Amino acid sequence: MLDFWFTENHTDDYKVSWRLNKVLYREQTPYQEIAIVEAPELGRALLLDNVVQTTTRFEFIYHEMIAHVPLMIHPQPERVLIIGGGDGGAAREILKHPSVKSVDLVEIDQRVIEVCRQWLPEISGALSSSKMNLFYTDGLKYIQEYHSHYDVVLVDCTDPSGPSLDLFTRNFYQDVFKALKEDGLMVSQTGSPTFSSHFREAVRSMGKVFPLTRPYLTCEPSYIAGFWSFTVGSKKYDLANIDPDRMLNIHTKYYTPEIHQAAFVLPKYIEHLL
Ligand code: AG3
Repeated sequence: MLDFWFTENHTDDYKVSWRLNKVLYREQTPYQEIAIVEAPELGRALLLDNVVQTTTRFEFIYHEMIAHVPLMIHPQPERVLIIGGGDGGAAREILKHPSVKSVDLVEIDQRVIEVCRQWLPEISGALSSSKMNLFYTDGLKYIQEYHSHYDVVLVDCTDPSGPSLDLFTRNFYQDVFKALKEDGLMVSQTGSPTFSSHFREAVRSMGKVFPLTRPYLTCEPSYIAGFWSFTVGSKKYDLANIDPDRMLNIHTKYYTPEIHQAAFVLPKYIEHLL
């Protein structure tokens, strides 16, 4: 077998390597380096600046958890915004909810969408839905234009560095709060609680803006080993109070109403981080 490895640096002292079969595509855009690779343990993967963003083998875990948790907390989500998420995986899961009338997706780098459409069609297919509206601009600026407009906002961004850094700040969460209707809620991916201090800062910042803020966890083997976190900020709806029957006709491979409840239970050491 070809001895060809890709290494992702998680911290200065922790790296993970994946054997690659091949690099299918590579491009430097004004924002980042985009690569599509194929790896025996991941399937096809999208890398941005050498960080694994999504993989055909495990993407269902992350995308189901970033989408169904907030959409089930809201009793009737109709208008949804995704900031980032150019691969289309979160959009695919959101569109499984029949109440959803439109999904706006704001991606700063148009090439991410085009490359995913070409190389990851099983993830990006939903982007062609007539309910989708795509905007190629900075999510930070986009959100400032809206008042009481969205039921749910999802932040499906890269880890906090470079252009994503500001998507983890109190100012941004305040703008999202304003763009949400009076009973709206948001979710953001908030990284590894074990290997990144951004988790704690993001949860605390969101907690200063939203009356109900809680992190929840999953395990995504393509990312940093161990837990991966998301954080929900809600204006009104209780995070645990969901109607499980709404999932009866929605096909998933990871998410269930039971997983929903369990995901909010934090191990003691993570609770103590907050
Ligand atoms: N969403 C966040 C991926 C974070 C990956 N981080 C890492 N490997 N250290 C990416 C987009 C998925 N739709």
